[in-house]
Amino acid sequence: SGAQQTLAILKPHVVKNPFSLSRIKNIILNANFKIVHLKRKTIDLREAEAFYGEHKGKFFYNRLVTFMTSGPCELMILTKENAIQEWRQLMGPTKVFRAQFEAPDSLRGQFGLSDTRNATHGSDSPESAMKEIEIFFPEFRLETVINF
Ligand code: YYY
Ligand code: MG
Repeated sequence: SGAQQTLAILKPHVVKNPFSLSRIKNIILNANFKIVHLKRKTIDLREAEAFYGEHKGKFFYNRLVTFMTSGPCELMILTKENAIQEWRQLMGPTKVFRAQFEAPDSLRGQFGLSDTRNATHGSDSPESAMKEIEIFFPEFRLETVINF
């Protein structure tokens, strides 16, 4: 019925650390998300710029794009009832200071290293989810259109 899809990214410092990576995957599955598609990939500049276009010109944009293209990410399509909001909730606040003090059990609270290396990404709306899934999983476009 209300199953929704979201685009989740485990960022490069997480993928580099096998212990963090397996802990986060266990947390995802224990929270009843289904990982319906998964790929490990080093994002290229063109993809990073398309993905983070809304942040172009902000003070953190260059360091964000540099970090996100610095090594392999794990890109996932997650499904669950209310997946978009539930995944944002599980991730916690964007900024590492807020995450560690206000949501220490969140993924960013536990695995975030800085405002940029904040462990995970999650789509912020159904429109963003569609756009982001299209960037990284163009082969599943038809399926995502049907599901929305
Ligand atoms: O959606 P979310 O990832 O929680 O935050 P956004 O405000 O969309 O920022 C996207 C991305 O940019 C964030 O996950 C890390 C990076 N960033 C940063 O490096 N420094 C900041 N002060 C704010 C955001
Ligand atoms: Mg965002």
